[in-house]
Amino acid sequence: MRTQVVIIGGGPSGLLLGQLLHGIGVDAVVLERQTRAYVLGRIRAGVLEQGLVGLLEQAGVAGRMHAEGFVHDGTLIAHDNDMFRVDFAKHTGARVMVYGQTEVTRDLYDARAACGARTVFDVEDVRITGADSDAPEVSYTVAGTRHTVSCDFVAGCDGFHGVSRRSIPEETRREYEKVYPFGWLGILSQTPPVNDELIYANSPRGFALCSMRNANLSRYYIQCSMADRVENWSDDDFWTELKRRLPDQVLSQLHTGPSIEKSIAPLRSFVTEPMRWGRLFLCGDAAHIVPPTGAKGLNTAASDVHYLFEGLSAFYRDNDPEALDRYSERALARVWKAERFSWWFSTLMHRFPDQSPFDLRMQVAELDFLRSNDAAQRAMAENYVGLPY
Ligand code: RFL
Ligand code: PHB
Repeated sequence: MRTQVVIIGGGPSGLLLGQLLHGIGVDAVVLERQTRAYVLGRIRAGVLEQGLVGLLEQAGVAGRMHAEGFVHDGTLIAHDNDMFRVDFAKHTGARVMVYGQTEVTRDLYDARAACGARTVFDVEDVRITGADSDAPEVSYTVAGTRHTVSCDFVAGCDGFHGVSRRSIPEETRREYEKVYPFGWLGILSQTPPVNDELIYANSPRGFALCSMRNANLSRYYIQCSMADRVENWSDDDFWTELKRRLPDQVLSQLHTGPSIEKSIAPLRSFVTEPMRWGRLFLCGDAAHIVPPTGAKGLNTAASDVHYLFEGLSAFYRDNDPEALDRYSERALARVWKAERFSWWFSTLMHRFPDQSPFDLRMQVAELDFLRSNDAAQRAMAENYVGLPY
């Protein structure tokens, strides 16, 4: 089999790239390790930057998002028993879209099926060969049969645990990592959201986040120990702990109910450099991870897709490799800023096990500064709505 671009990974990065390429007549095959149902069962991101909204429009998959998503002009930051608002629209003129990653992925799979583009599910043992030559190949096994696809380029969109990053020789890769000493316990519940905007809370008992998917579907997170197990948290335990971490003024609006999903996610900052090796290009979680506090993971994956799509378009349209040659440098410049923002916001909002009284005072001073300083709010708003591509 032959195609122009093999996309490894059918998550949001791979599917978005595939749809954009389809729009300019470039043939691509998506190889996904899981089933479609499994990918659509994962509950992840909820906040989309305008850049990602624009890419979904460009890919022709924005209809349902515009009909069902919620535009948010700002967010609330709670500290102890108090709360203040950062107004994105006032400070930047931009807004964010609240629409679940699960729905984005569903829209992309539907569009892919509708245009007849090829997706292979349940692939095992994916191997990339010849990425440092002009004739790369990707081989994989499905239902016991081995297949090989030759191509011009390979897009490694297979997430943090994929094969693409590990296919780059160790001596050419540099990796930067910070693991945080806690996780997030998240639940999804069919209850109306506690508030019409997100609430990020720093409380003496640890971080909490109130988010949502729609008018009757809420997503809540609390900081937990990495030693915690989901099975040890009943729904009642979760709600009790969440209430202890939110300011009194919102408690009367908190609707509790049975959870329909419950999971624990670790918090990690990670970047690999470079994001390209020969004809293999890494996109999204395959190349970098952020702690979810800044809502930057999916959005940074989208900016990678933007730069890679620009490079591939110029290559196929004008036979010009310059933008592909600059892919890693351009993508990483934005990745590191998203890393910085996510690290800063995570450090500001969580309780760390080894936090000294001095560290705590620094957090209070920084929160006070953010509450009262327009420039600080503007800097936060610019990062939250997304830095320009
Ligand atoms: P994904 O989504 O991990 O998709 C990779 C796909 O590749 C497949 N795969 C393979 N396929 C073939 N062969 C192999 N060897 C393969 N190995 C893996 C996998 O099955 C999968 O389908 O990566 P992608 O596409 O780069 O997308 C990245 C985003 O999923 C991720 O950054 C975000 O979900 C992070 N994130 C958030 N990002 C935001 O921008 N805003 C948010 O509000 C936000 N909230 C979150 C989050 C992530 C969370 N978790 C669970 C880590 C909240 C949480 C709780
Ligand atoms: C979510 O809704 O899942 C969500 C929202 C904002 C974040 C992280 C996760 O910062």
